[in-house]
Amino acid sequence: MNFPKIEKSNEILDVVIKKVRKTKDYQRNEMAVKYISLYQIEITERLTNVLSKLPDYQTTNKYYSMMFKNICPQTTMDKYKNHISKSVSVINKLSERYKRQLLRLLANKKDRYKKEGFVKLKKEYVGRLASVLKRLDNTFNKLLILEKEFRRIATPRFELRTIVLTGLPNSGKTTYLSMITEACPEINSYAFTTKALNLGYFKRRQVMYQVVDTPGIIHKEFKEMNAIEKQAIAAIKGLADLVVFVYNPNLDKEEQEEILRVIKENNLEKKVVVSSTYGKDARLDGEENITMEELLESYPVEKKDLVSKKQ
Ligand SMILES: Nc1nc2c(ncn2[C@@H]2O[C@H](COP(=O)(O)OP(=O)(O)O)[C@@H](O)[C@H]2O)c(=O)[nH]1
Ligand SMILES: [Mg+2]
Repeated sequence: MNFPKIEKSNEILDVVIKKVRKTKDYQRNEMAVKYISLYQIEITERLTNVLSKLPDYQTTNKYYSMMFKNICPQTTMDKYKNHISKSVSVINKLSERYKRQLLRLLANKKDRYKKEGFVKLKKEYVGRLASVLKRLDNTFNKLLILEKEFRRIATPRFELRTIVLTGLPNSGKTTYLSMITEACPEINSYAFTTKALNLGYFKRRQVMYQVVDTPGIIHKEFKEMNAIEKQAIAAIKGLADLVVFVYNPNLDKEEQEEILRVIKENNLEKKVVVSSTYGKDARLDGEENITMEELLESYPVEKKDLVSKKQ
């Protein structure tokens, strides 16, 4: 998903200073106000651009909202946003103040041709600006760390009928995805190879289906899960029209039954079935078992709540 490109204060300043220097006219005394405006506009635009691209927890759907919260609590993100927007208003106030001072200088016949007064005020202004920006570095550093994680969030297609694969680590979910779709994700014999969601697609009688491969689940309680596991829960709750529990007969049966039970209990409104890459004999008694072929050819996957899946 999108996330703004985060620059540190010195990077922002470097670019803007270069830009202002290029406009030679603005170095003249009578253009001093424009000189300030240029700084003001260039910097506040950069900051508001970052603000507008930071994740919006409120207007988004359940999937994104859960994904966002797994990475960073809303209150923390709000704190970062506030810091940036407060800095924008501080910069605006500061700029207006210096513009007024420069206008006063310009109005004074005696002073208007003296370079020193203007140079001094402009220097002072840029210094103040730099220190407001510097104070944002703490926030920028935090956002830089979050940037990678937010960009890793998969961008699913909400309009498609969606099958979410879940199960223990190493149960064969990623293998399952690569067998029924064109996706070629990384498959390994160690747990947590899948750290983000993998998406794949297949077509059945002119209709496109989306398959979501998720990281394995080992914890029964949501609060015990790590951020990687929680992505699986976000996919089940926010994307699934059908949940396929990928069963592996070589792994602990009771543990798989237990995780399956917890998934069903916490997602009562979702249809949950069992399937396996190990063929039709790999099944869990007492559950609805389906084969891969059935899923590809005939098993019903209905889109229920199109409205709540707005992007
Ligand atoms: N023998 C055999 N191995 C499988 C089968 N499905 C998956 N595996 C292996 O099990 C390991 C874990 O598979 P993977 O799909 O990455 O599991 P995930 O962690 O649930 O995504 C890999 O080494 C796969 O090659 C299968 O049907 N038969
Ligand atoms: Mg996997």
